[in-house]
Amino acid sequence: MTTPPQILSSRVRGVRLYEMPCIVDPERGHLTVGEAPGALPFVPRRYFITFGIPSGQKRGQHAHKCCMQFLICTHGQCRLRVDDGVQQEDICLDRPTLGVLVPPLVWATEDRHSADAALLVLASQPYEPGDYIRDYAEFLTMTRRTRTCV
Ligand code: T46
Repeated sequence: MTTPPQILSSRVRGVRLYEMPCIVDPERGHLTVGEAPGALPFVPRRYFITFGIPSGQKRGQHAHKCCMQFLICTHGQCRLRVDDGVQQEDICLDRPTLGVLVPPLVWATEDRHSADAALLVLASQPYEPGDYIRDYAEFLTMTRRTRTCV
């Protein structure tokens, strides 16, 4: 059995940084692991990987209505910018042991990819184009409405 991840909060609502357990083996190489349910924040129903991102390109630039995502840069590095409509934070994804939970209604953008960056994304839902909020003004309206309701 592996140790549980260390979980840190972000100032952006619902965003959590997971330092996943790593079995260090100087002889054979290392292994990092996360089980669901348990260590991971949800049971993944889908994964995708972005890679080969040319310098200067941005990915993401949207929020989700329902889907949760867990991002791990398994190789190379990139910057993740998260924004809940009030608070923003930049997170450097630079090691395969760091996973970041991005919940619904958080605007996320990835940029500053190294040439060798490979970003693995675990998603809680199947692909559904209607789950995307791609317009930032609409996103702000939705986050304000949610804050009013709470
Ligand atoms: C995110 C960042 C990191 C699919 O067919 N299935 C899928 O599961 C996904 C995610 C995408 N696609 C198709 C839809 C588009 O024709 O792949 C194409 C590129 O997708 P998109 O423009 O959404 O790619 P990114 O890099 O801007 O965003 C994606 C995810 O959509 C997003 O949730 O967090 O990667």
